[in-house]
Amino acid sequence: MSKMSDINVSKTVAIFFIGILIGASIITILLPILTTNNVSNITQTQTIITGESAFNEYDRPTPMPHRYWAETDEFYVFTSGGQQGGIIVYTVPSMKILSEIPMFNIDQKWGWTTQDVDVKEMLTNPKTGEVITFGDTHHPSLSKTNGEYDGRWLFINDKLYPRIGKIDLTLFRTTQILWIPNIEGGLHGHHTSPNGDLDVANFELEQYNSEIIDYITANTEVTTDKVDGPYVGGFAGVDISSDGTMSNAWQVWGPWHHDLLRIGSGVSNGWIVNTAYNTERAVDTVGMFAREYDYVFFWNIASIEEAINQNKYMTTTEAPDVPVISWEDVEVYMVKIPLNPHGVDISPTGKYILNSGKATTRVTAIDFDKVLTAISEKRFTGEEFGVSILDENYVYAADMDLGLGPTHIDFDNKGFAYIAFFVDSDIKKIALGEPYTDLNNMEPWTIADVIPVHYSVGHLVIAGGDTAKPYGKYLISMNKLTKDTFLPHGPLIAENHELFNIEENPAILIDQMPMLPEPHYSQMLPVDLIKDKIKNAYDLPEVIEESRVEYDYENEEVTVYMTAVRSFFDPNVFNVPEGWKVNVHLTNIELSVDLTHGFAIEGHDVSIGIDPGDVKHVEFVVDEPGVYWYYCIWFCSELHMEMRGRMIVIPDGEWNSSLESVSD
Ligand code: CUK
Ligand code: CUA
Ligand code: CA
Repeated sequence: MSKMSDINVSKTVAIFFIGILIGASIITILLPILTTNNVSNITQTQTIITGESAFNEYDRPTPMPHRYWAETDEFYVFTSGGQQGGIIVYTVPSMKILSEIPMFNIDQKWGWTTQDVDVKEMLTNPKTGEVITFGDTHHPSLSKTNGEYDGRWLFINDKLYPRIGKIDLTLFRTTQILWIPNIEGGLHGHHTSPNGDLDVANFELEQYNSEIIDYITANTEVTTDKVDGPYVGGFAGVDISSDGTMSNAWQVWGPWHHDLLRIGSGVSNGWIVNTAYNTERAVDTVGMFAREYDYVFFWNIASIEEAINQNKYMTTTEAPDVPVISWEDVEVYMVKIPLNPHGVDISPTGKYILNSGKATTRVTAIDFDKVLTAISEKRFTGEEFGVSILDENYVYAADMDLGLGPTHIDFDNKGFAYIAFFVDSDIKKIALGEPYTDLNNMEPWTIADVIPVHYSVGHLVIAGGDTAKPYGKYLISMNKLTKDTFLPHGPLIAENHELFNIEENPAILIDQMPMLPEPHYSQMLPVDLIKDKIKNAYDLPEVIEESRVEYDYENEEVTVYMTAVRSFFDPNVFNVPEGWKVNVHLTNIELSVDLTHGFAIEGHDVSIGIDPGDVKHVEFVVDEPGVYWYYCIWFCSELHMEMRGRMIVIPDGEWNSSLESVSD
């Protein structure tokens, strides 16, 4: 050990001099930048450009002032990566990609791999023990306080496996993955509550959990059959604690599968709204279109809590702490809507619930005030499986025939809904009714603008569109099947995110951006809400493990406590007996922004980035004797190439304890 401290002294001296060198060069680079007033630079350039040509304010100035986009971008966009499995972050109006945040997928450059034991644990299905390193993210939902974004977390569903991931917006990193018990397949419709304490997600697929089926179908007319169907469905409630920790709260199961979901706010506060396109309970595509209509459902959240308080629930062997509640024991109503609905979205005051019948030309608007009246006056037209059907002629505020393939809907700050049409390849801007008529000054439910897009639009997003106070201004159309929009690049073409200025009417197309496959919904967050809270580094642990190597002969494991700092690993050499397991506890002790290092070791399937202040715990087994170099994967300084070290695997029979300490 005394040897080790000698080494540390000489290393400290070396680091000190290198630090001075690097510091000096950074100051040399930064000085001209720091002494220039960038803001006035930008304004000047903009004025000149605007004055001399017809360029509008969205065009980039030439010459481009350094930091132009850092000074001018207004929103972060968090877009679901779809089958990419994580989140992609870009900014508006520049439409420039900033980051990817891996979540259900692994990505070594961002330090998110299954060699990291913490990541591996998050990606392990608690039911099967399988490690699942891919997913299908669809519906991001930013945390809210009083119905508005609070800039703390972003939650998103996996459509492939039953889990919800959370991103901490001070780090832009995934910090929790919650697995939902009792179900097969993933989650689809997903939303967080206006006060940020509840997150709800629909089960993506019909279910056959015999324990639960026995409970929820006892004494009812609901039939099921494991081979021929039909099956059952439901949705899961997740508690979000004040520090953002998610935990399984309850599940509601019933006869139907549900597609999309919103949690009400304002007028509809306290209600979960979700749709079902397969009210036929069919098991084949054609069967799912058998009816002329399907349903939108209204679930009273207080009644779910009440059922739990009255012990009207069961639990399963798999999840003994998660109440499973039968749809019969909660307050739920439904309304007929055009067949095979997709989008269900709620206007900012919570009053209008817009439903799009994707296989029709119709979009209906339901007035939630009337839903409440219809419930209290029992304006029912019938029931199915004991659920009362509210009179659609009473609760509809509008039934609009607007175009082919209506998908998703969003809302601005001026009393308009924007409805995406997949087949028509356009977005229709529709005036909402009271209380928005003062804002939009239009005959309710008429078309204000038709915005062509390129081409087939699924989701669209307006800044703050699912909050009580949308920011408006920008709309992004997230287009699929983009065909000739960009240069050819093989049979699969990039998605197209189109940015529109919706303060103008007709809306103005500002930019088109090729986007990697395949986003569904996105959300936009004002830069000012989080910019100053974003950390430069992880919080280093209070005690940083002293660099050392420990040998556990009983378990045949070696544990290496290693630090990374420009441009050294400490230790930079260690010996391991053949066949042993190696645990590397690696701490990046730098606290400067952007000084991410990495640890890649040849031949052992290990390559992982490590951010400033972070601690990674990497595990692997050494099978072959030899000399293995490890190196830093991020270019971190002029000495980056030299930032490497050796793991020496000593053949069986040649090991003796004097090999424990090695000189470097
Ligand atoms: S679903 Cu993808 S376009 Cu999952 Cu929101 Cu409609
Ligand atoms: Cu550390 Cu390159
Ligand atoms: Ca149907």
